[in-house]
Amino acid sequence: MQTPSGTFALVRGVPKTFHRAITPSESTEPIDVERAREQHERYCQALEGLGLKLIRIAADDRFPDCPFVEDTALVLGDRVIITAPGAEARRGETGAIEQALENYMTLYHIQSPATLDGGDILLIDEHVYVGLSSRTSSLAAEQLRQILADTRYDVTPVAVDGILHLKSACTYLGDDVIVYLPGHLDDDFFARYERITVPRNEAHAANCLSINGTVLVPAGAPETRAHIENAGFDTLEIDISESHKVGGGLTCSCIIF
Ligand code: CIR
Repeated sequence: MQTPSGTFALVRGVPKTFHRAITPSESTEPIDVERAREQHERYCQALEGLGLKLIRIAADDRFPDCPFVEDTALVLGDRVIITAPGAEARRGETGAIEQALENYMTLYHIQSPATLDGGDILLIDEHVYVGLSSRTSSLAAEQLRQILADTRYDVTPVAVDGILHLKSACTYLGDDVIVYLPGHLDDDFFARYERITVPRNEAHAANCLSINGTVLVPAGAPETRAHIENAGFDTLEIDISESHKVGGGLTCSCIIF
């Protein structure tokens, strides 16, 4: 079975200001910061259990959304592309990530006025799909295409509607299989892949994290988990209820390379 793999996972702690993280308009539930910390620690342990070496960065209380490191940088081959997060309040998160990654890879930057959140990048083998959402602009997709022009990666934009990021609607498991929540992009767009359809009442499970032979599936999605197992993948359930309240999923809290 061909599934995404990695050696390192960069993670960042949960700040004491996490209750002020950007919240989707439909969410009204209070955020329990202590619980978020416990869940984040179990998530980190799960990544270690899958053989990843953790690079831990300290939380920064000035940035309530800082645990969602995925949005700040993309690693593609030997290049790291520091993003320009679409939410103004998150722009300052990139500095610490850049410092942590510059020792490992060559740095590139998405330049303002373009904006890009890593949650809009779906990587399938050498194909980089860029969700054009409220956070990510077509100008950023074009910059990314230029940065990757002399590499094996190709870049394809896809319009995303009514959901935070492309990877809130769709994630890749490996072996040409994706988990897919209908209704947020052209339903024919990923027709070349085998799709596991996520039921609306398990919408949060469209964001799974497949790494080193195991698919992390969020708690509260038994139907999706059963479909993923029936498709031949090993799964591990992880509870990230506090992240879900602020729009975060399983891919958001690490950068794997
Ligand atoms: C935000 O709105 O930016 C954060 N509250 C959630 C970001 C989740 N990140 C991701 O899906 N990659």
